[in-house]
Amino acid sequence: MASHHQDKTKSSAGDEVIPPSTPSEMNTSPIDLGHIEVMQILNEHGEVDQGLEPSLSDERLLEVYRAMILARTFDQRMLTMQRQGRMGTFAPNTGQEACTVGQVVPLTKDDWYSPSYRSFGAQIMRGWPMEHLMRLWAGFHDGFPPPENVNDLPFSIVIGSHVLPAVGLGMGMNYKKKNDCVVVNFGDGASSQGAVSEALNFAAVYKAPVVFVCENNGWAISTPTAKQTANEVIAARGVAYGIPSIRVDGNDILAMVFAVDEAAKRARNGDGPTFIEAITYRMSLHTTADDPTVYRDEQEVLPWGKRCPITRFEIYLKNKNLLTNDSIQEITESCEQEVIAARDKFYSMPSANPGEIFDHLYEIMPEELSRQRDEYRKRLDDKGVDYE
Ligand SMILES: Cc1ncc(C[n+]2csc(CCOP(=O)(O)OP(=O)(O)O)c2C)c(N)n1
Ligand SMILES: [Mg+2]
Repeated sequence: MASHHQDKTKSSAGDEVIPPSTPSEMNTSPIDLGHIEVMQILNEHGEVDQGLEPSLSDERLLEVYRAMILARTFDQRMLTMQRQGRMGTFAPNTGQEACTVGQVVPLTKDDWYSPSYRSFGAQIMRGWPMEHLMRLWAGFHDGFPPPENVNDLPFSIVIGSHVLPAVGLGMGMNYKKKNDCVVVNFGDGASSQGAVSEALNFAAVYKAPVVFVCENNGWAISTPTAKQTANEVIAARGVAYGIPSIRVDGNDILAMVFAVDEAAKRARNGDGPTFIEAITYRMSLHTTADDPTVYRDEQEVLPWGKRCPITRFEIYLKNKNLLTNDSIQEITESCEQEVIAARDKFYSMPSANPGEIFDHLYEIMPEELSRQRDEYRKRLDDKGVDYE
């Protein structure tokens, strides 16, 4: 970057340039950061802005609908399994299905996706078998690597840490002259992490083909967005780094698909990153280890029930004569069966080998660790636990 550095006290003609001295003079941005409009195409009543309707075939619309139902069904089943003691900690997604599924609908197999832990609806659509995700959430390490031929990164529990690698991936695409893009998803809470700001800056400066989707669901565990940031317009972050940025109704699947599609096309065209703030709401628990009734008024949740992304899309599809009450029933039942089949497959898979706990870190195990392993194995022997 050093070669681009200019002496700001001199103009190109060599005359002295006086730098602005007051904040109002320095603020040359024509954009009012407080008023980035929220794009909506399909409203709560099923009314549609036809000028912006994404051009999806009837078949694709139904695939998207089914992906949303599958996400909700998987979510509910995982919650049940966790409450039965048969699943590890899990982060529900109820109410965020349009946002989650919509961000991958425009992607091709060659594009890349970097999810967060709440993105399983998108991961399923990208080709992750559900039993694979169950292994992941149950804590088996073989659940973490993405399946072969699925261009996804594994998600990171370290908030925001997966955003920089996603930008690196995009920069790699530029380097290799590929016309693909990366979608990376993170939360309102993650937007406060320094790594996310670094990622935005790198992407903007290097025109990385990245679509940032900030899923603003109102909460970061018990921290509401108003306490998270003094500028609740999170899309302003993108503007600050010189990235075209928009706010989208994240409960409107058509708006999500439209926005991500436009952003993906820009990215693949060499026009660099886009920042999408998707406004939605975390209707359920942060994770199964959480109890939101201790920190939020349940009254706040009620209006979001009326903004349910699935109900809204159903009205739209019924109006297009693509869906009836009977076909909704059929789709719901087939999703239930698919999730149950995945669950049964998951239950039939081998459980963990406790002997493995010391593997995978070192090629040559340090002496101290090897001593601990021997001690641990002795304890397993004493308890009569099998291991390899
Ligand atoms: C670096 C780091 N700090 C704190 C945590 C604990 N933590 C887990 S989830 C979470 C909230 C994240 O909120 P947000 O980014 O809004 O995503 P959401 O859970 O709402 O989808 C926090 C603080 C963590 N995992 N990593
Ligand atoms: Mg959040």
